[in-house]
Amino acid sequence: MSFIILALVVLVFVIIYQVAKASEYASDLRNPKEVAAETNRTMAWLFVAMFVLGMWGIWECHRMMMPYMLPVSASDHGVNYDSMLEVTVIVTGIVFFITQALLFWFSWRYQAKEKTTAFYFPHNNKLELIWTTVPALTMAILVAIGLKHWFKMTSDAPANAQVVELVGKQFNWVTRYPGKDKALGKRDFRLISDAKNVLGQDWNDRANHDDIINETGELHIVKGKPVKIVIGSRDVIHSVGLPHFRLKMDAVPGITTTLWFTPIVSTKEMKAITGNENFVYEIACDQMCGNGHYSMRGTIIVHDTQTQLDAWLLMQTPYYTANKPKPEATPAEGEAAPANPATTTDSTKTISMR
Ligand SMILES: [Cu+2]
Repeated sequence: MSFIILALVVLVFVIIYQVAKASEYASDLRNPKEVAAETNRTMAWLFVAMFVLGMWGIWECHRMMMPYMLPVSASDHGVNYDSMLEVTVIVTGIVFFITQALLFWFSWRYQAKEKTTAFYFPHNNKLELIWTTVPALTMAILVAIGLKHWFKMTSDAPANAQVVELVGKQFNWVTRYPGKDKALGKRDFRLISDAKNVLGQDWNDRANHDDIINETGELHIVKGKPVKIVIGSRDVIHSVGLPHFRLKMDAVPGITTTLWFTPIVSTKEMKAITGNENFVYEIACDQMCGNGHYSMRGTIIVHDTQTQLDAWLLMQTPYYTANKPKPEATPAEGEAAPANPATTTDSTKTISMR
């Protein structure tokens, strides 16, 4: 099938080439002035056709893309972001249409004709002033609106914000919630152990003892309540990408970055909006971070009420409870003292070496 299509395309090109060559030979026999005038007319009308087809193509492309667009923004910042995008697309769209229409209309209207001569028009200060200041002012207004929203997005989170930590590692996200003390305990990368201490929590800091960790990267938040995400990375640079909330922030090893927003659409509501019973908010990794990058997906659950979130938190066991270091074993009476771990390791080594 693809061979036939390819052969057809080649054939069409050959035909066009042959027709062009034949008409070239034919024009040699005619009056050159007449030929030039006819070519000019054809070209002028082709410009009109090009404009109409081009505009239709642009319209169709956008129409076909619509079903793949993201649903309404699920965060307050995202609403501002979407409105800016809309205004920018409308303003630039109008300018694009007008300038393109003029460009193609000029080509058609002022096509070369025997009796018309070119008008010498080298310079016009008024015109230059207009086409410099109008776009400059428009851009300045768009930038000013952008800065206003940017300052809000990057400002400090409100004091009543829920605080959650989100840490990236090759290749998944880990979330951490403070317990009753409302504080996240200290972390130290030297204490990290995949089996027993996934985030390297310092057990000497008692604030760590009630922290809840979710190793599958579930981020539970509440509709209408600001959330501050404290972002970190265990290995390489990742990036927290929240497409439904229109937000993104890098996760850099050794540096703490933050992000805050207020979710305005709960998971349940978004299921109704999208008509998709299986809808889940996604945490994507927006930074190519290694061969498992594609699979680095966390989820956000936006609860309708604080009670629902509290109920979920109550069901979780603090990480420390399950992974706390075993107290020093004291040998019970009558039992042999456990072998010194160092000696055991050494003897194993010696055996394997033999
Ligand atoms: Cu990543």
